Amino acid sequence: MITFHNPLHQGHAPAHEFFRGERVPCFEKPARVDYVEAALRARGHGLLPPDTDSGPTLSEVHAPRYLAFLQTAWQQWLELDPANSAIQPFPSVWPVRTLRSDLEPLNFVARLGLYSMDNGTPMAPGTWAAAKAGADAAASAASRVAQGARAAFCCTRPPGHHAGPDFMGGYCFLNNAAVAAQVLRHQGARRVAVLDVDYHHGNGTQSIFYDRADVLFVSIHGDPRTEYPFYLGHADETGVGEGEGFNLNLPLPAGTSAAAWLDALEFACARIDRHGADALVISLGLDTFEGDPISKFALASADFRRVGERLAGLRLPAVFVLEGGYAAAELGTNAVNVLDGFEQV
Ligand code: Q9C
Ligand code: ZN
Repeated sequence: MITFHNPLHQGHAPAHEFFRGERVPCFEKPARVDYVEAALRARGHGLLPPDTDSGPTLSEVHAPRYLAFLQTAWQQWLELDPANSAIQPFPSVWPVRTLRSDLEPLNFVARLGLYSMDNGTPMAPGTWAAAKAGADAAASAASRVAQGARAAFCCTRPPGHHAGPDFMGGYCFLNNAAVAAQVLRHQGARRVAVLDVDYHHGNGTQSIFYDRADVLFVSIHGDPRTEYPFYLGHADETGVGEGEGFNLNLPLPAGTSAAAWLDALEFACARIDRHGADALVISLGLDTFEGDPISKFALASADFRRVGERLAGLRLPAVFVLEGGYAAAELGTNAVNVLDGFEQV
């Protein structure tokens, strides 16, 4: 499969995140994508550098002031104190209900909170460059598909589906899947479907397209009553305005088996069929794997081949975008199983 990689992903390598109140090593680490690249090469898939600037598209899916903040966030952090180079910035205060989010505070940590949904999305010196190159890889993959390729894979980290119009969260900064969908729309697809199969609900992607009928968003994920991101991803979220009926959430309880998950995929595919899409974007999270350290579904490595086969059955040009998946050593096998299953049909 045509694959675009992210040559700058290693520059995003924060050391710690918070887990149950303790500082722990980041689950979302460079080794994840190193394993996927190795598995791609081992099975004969080539890797291409990004060839498309996502800049204009990023300005359509994210707010200008958020992009401006993110682009220079590390520099701003160092300007506070050069010694900050050895410390990760974390937000500690957020403009929740009744507080103002229209004003940008002058205080850096207050701005960081304004543009964050959680304290679980640490930054490093190379975060902007890595996130931007990943968005470029997503735009590159979508362009190839718009130009007639059957499918393309954006092999990147940091992931993107939790990043909303003007906030980071859940290890995500720029919404790569939304960039891919938007590039497809601009290059000839009249209707696009985004299918998010990550364990966690793709709140950012849902929010970006919630009022639109041209981009259908369908997500299969851990029930947000118990699973991150908690505050979005419920079954009663069906879209708003022109977008009413173009958002489908399929939450499943923690512990869901592969068979029940594949039933949900069948339901999702029926809705995508009905949309009459010209192209499909798959937010390919592999944290539905039984061995994932932070998730609670039970797909085995062999099941991922079946996922790819079923997606191929939709008979749509497809852009695969890597999202989560934290069993790093198995991530390459699981991701490439989906791609090989897709190509085999
Ligand atoms: N500190 C994606 O899969 N934090 N994001 C979990 C561990 C949120 C996952 C708790 C998980 C976000 C792209
Ligand atoms: Zn996830």
